[in-house]
Amino acid sequence: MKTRLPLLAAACALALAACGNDTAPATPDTTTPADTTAVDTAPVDTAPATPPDATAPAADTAATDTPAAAPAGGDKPAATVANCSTEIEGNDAMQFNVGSITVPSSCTEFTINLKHVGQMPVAAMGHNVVVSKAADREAIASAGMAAGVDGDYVPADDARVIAHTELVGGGETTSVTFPVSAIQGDGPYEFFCSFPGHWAVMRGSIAVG
Ligand SMILES: [Cu+2]
Repeated sequence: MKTRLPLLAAACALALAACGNDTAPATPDTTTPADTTAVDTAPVDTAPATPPDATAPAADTAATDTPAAAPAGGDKPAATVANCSTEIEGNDAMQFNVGSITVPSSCTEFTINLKHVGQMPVAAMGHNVVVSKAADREAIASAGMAAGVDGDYVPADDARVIAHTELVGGGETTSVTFPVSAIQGDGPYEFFCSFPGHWAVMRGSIAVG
C-alpha cells in the first residue's frame, strides 16, 4: 500500500485531467476521509467515458451528414444538357430551376444560357451565372458587390472567376461560353448568381462527367 500511494500520486500528476476532475467534486477539505473514498470511487465514476465517447461519434456523423445532405444545388434537378450547352432559369423568387450541371467530357467548350423567367427589374432581382471553384464563391460574391449592378456584381479581372454572364432582369436572357478544361482542375466547381444575397441560395454544382 505504501508504495501504491506514491504511484497513484504520480499517476494523478500525469493524468492531470482525470484526477483534477475527481478531486474537484470532492470539494470540502474538511471531509478528508470522504475525499479518499471519493478518489477511490471517482475513477470508476469517471470511467463511464463510454457515454461521452458514444455521443461524440454520433455528433460527428450528424455533422458530416448535414453538409452531405445539403449539396450546393439542394434537391433541385440536374440541368438538361445538349450540344455542349444548357439553359437554366432564374425567377422572381430568387431561385434557379436546376441544382447541378454535368458537362460532357467530349465537349471542348460549354455554353450556359440563362433565362430570367420573372418580371422584376435587374436592380431588384437581377440574376447572372458565375462559374468558379466552390471555395471561391463567397469571396467572389463579396468582391462583386463593389462592382455594383452596372458591373454585373462580378469583380473585374478576377482570376477566380472562370466564367460569368451579364446580369439580367425579368424576361431577359444571356449566355456565356467557356473552355471545359477550365473546370477540370482541382474542384469542386459551382455556378451561382452573384447578386448580393442571391449567391447563398442560387447555386449548384458543375462538373465534367
Ligand atoms: Cu440572382
